[in-house]
Parts: sequence; C-alpha cells; structure tokens
Amino acid sequence: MMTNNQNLLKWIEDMKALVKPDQVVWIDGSEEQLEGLRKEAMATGEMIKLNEEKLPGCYLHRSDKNDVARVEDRTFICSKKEEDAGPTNNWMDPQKAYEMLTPIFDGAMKGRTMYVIPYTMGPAGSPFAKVGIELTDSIYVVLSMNIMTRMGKKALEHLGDSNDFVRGLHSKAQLDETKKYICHFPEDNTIWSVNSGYGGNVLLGKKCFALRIASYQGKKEGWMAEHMLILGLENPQGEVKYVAAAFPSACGKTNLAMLIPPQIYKEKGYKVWCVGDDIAWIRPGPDGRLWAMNPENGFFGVAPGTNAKSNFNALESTKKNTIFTNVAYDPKNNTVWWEGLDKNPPEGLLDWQGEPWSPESGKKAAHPNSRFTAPAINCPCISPEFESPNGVPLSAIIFGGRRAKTAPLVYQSFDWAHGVFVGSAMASETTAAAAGAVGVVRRDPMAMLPFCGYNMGDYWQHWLDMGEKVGDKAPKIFNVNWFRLDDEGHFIWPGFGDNMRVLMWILDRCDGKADAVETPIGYEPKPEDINIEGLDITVDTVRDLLSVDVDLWKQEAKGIEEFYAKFGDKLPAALRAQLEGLKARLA
Ligand code: GTP
Ligand code: SPV
Ligand code: MN
Repeated sequence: MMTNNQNLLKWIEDMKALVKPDQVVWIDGSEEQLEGLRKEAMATGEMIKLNEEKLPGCYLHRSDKNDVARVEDRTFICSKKEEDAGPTNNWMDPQKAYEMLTPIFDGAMKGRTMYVIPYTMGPAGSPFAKVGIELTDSIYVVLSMNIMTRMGKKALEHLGDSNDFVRGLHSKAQLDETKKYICHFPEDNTIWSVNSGYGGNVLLGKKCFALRIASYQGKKEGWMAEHMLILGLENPQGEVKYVAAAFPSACGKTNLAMLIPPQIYKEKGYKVWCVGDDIAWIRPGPDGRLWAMNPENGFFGVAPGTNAKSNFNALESTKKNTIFTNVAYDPKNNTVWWEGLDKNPPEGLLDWQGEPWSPESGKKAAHPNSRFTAPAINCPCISPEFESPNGVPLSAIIFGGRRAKTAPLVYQSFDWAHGVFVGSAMASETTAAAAGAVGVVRRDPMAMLPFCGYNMGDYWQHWLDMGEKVGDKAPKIFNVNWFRLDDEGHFIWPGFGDNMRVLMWILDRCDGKADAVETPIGYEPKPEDINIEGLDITVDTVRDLLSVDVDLWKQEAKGIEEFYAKFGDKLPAALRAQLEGLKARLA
C-alpha cells in the first residue's frame, strides 16, 4: 500500500471484492518493478523482447485478432439523463450499466493479479494535471501506461487525500466480444472497460479519461479537452508560435505534430517542435489567451506508413523503449516491420497474428491499425515546453479531415463563431482506427465524434462560450485537407513535411502578414501565396486544390443541415445562423 487516501482505499476494496483477484500489486513506477513485469510478460508470451542491439528496450505485443481497434458500437456514455449523452453517443442508464457489468466483472480476475496503477495526465505537480487510478489484470496495460502517462508514486503524492481521481476498472476477462463494453460514467468520474486488450479501449488514461471524462469536466470547470496535436513553429529569429490541430483518428495528427520542414525552410532556420500528437487540454491563461497542454507522456501512433521519409521523428521515437502492437515480426533479426516502412519486407516475415507471410499472399503483414507506444522524450523534436506545467499559448486552431473532394487544401474561418461552425461540420472518411467500414464519409465534429463525453450540442455551446471568454485574444481558426484525390485516385497534395507550406500561410495570417481571398466558405490563400518552391507541382495545381465547387458545397450544406437536425433544441442558435449564412453565400 502506498497511500493512506481513504477514498482510494475504500474504492479499491470494493473493486477487489467484485473482481476477486488472487493478489493485488501496487505499481510504484520503479524500474525494478517494471523489469520484473517485462520478464513475466515474456515468460507467458504476452510480449516478445526484440533485438536489444537494434531496438533496445523494445517489445512486440499481439492483441486478439478480433480486438484490434476501438469499438464505437460498444462504447457508452452512462449519464443519468439520456439527453446529456446526446444523439452522437451510445447511452445507457448508469444504474442499469452497473447492473449489467457487475456479473461480467464478478470474479473476472480470479487466478490473476490486479495491478493498481496510479497516474497523472499532465506533469505531476502541474495545477492542470489530473489523477487517474486504473485497476487492470493486464501487464501490457501497465507497461503501456508507463509510457503513455506519468505513473507511480508521484501520482499518489499529487493526489494526497483528495477524492478527485478518475476511477478506471479494466479486465480482459475472457476477451468475449459479445460482452465487450467500454462504459463511461462522467457523473461518477468512473470508467469500466471489459473483454478487450486493445490500446484505445484499455489504456484508460487516453481516450476514456483525457477526452471523454475530461471533456465533461472541462465543460463544468471552464476548460476544453480536445482530440488535437500541439506543435510549435520556430522562425529564424527564434520566435515560436503554437498551433493545435484536430484531425480524426488516423488522419495525420502524429505526422503533422513532428513534421520535418522542407529544405527551403530548414536552410533558413525554421524548426518544428512537437508538444503533443493526440490530445490537448486547453484553458485561458493569465494573459487572457488560450493555452494548451498535452496530458500524455508518449505516442500511441499508427505504424503503417511511418518511415524515414514520411515521419522521421516518429520512426526515431520508436527505436528504444517502445511497445509495438500488431505489427509484423521478422524472426531472423528479431525486429519488426510494417507496410510502408520500406519497400522490402524481410524474408520469413510473420504477420501480425504470428502466421508465416509472403508478399504474394495479398494480405497485409501488419494490421492497418497496428501501433507503436513510444516515450515522448524519444522524439528528436520534442518541445522544450513539453513538461511545462502551463502548456503553450495558441495562435491558431486547425480542423481537418480526409476528404477526396469538396474540402480545399486550406481556408480560414471569418471569426470564432464561424470557426466553431466549421469544426462542427467537419466530415472525414473513416479509417482502421475504429472497428467497422473504412473510407465512408461521416460527420466528425472537431474530430470528437467518438470522444465527446456529453451532448455534442452542449459541447458546441461550450466552444462558443470559450470564444466569448477570450474575445479578440482567441486563436484564429482554420480548416485543412491534405487528402484531395485526382481522377486516378492519387493524392494531389504532397503532404507530410510539405504541410509546413500551409502552416506558414496560416501563421502569416495570424500575424496579419498574408492576404486572402473571400470565398463562400471562408478566406483562402491566393494560390501564389502557398510556397511551392522545390515541389514538382505548379501554381495551377494549388489553384485546383483550393477550388470551391459550389454544387458540392450545396450538397455539403444539406448534409450539415441533416446532421444538425439530430440535435433539436441543443443546437446553438449561433450555429443555425452560421449554416443559414453559408447557404446564402452559396446561393
Ligand atoms: P490517431 O493516432 O488514430 O489519432 O491518428 P493520427 O491523426 O495521429 O494519424 P497519423 O499521423 O498517424 O496518420 C495516419 C495515416 O495518415 C498514416 O498512414 C499516414 O501515413 C497518413 N498521413 C499522415 N499525414 C499525411 C499527409 O499529409 N498526406 C497523406 N497522403 N497521408 C498522410
Ligand atoms: C485514435 O483512434 O484516435 C487513437 C488510437 O489515437 S486509440 O487510442 O485507440 O483511440
Ligand atoms: Mn487519436
């Protein structure tokens, strides 16, 4: 026992009585304890230790073949009133949910160890850090939480005697898909997750706490929890401006967060610093601006497509002390591989399920949602502000999605309220990050569709209120789309590091240094104001990427209207007015 906190001890006793573990182990975060757990996971086959020379401290983990992504249809917001979960969440009455889950958890840890993981989201000691306790029967979870959060004694010290901690209960149970549930009780500060062993479902500090529970807390307490990367862009004079960007899952946050500037900028002395790649907690600072803090301590990044050219910094981050999940395994070298790492899959590769694989099989060697769990401090461009207890001040907020058509490369909202409208109307093609069909366009407001812990209509109102609060100190709001396709289905925009060229226009706009053209959907750059020096595309291609097809946008407005209809009275009047404004400008 590492604490005298009676609230905590009482809750743990209650949970222990429910899941009935053989023993309880408190995680103190010491290297000695972690090393013991790694050895145990190796002995049971839960993890494979990789080549110590090539990938020191790295492990491979395979999750169950039917348990490889978030499961949105089994994820619930259990608020007392259904209306408080809203039309975009699955809802269950909290009482009923506890009753349904109790028999599933009953005795689920018999014959197993229950690990007690105290952790903070945000650096311990920061006034904005919050404490979570996760109870789990998975060593993979313990070792992953060690990378993704600040875990151990320090978290308990931060908590002291307070009752203000998120109560997370996780059991793999039998990995029974028919009894898999990820339930959130925002009014109880509680998360119950059962019958899964996959990242987003079980690393409860991440989406469950830092977005679903935290978004609800933020609404009550006057701050925001967002599915956003945070990056700093340093100019040759050494000034750093910060932007946060919300893109849906597997739509480019990790890549943008740590991009390497194109040669033309690098040689002038521009640098990009990564503060975070997935989650931002945002609040007004003493200067009246919005400040963003990354509550995480590592990256749970998509492996496929990551290579030295597309994302050098992410690849570097995975070279030590990293856990790989569901990537392919090269038994000869005891290393890992995934599609897009290089063009030459090693011979004798085993696929993500551990079966022999060859390129002729027509199957993927790594699962499309295979991931790495890497410590943020490994990242060569990790920001000096990464541990800053107050975060960084935001100059711009960027929304974006994966759209083959319709959305242009970049545009700026007319003002904050219009920016909230743009975010609320975001749509994107679905990806392998969640179970279900891939490539289907769906509305994903602020990239928060699967992660907002309360009624999305109230959430939009909260966005509008936050803008009112900071007034003219609010960050400017933009929208980007790196994913427009040509008629042959190829990406038109080079993307990745070259996205910096778009960031430069965005920051110039924030500084009042760049012109814009007014279109029905917002302000756009003049095509010649996107720097294409060193690229093999022409200004005409940029013009094409920026084109606004009025007919497609009329359809888009119709789609937004249909989506908005779901919210009834909860739709803020200001957003209804924004939609009418868009329709009028398109007419
Ligand atoms: P989550 O971790 O699920 O939240 O995803 P993410 O938003 O961090 O996405 P990530 O950066 O991992 O990118 C997902 C996929 O999109 C990868 O396969 C990338 O290679 C690809 N991608 C990222 N940026 C670009 C880009 O600018 N252009 C193109 N064409 N693909 C990109
Ligand atoms: C996402 O899907 O947005 C992720 C991965 O970042 S998970 O943690 O599974 O949610
Ligand atoms: Mn994410």
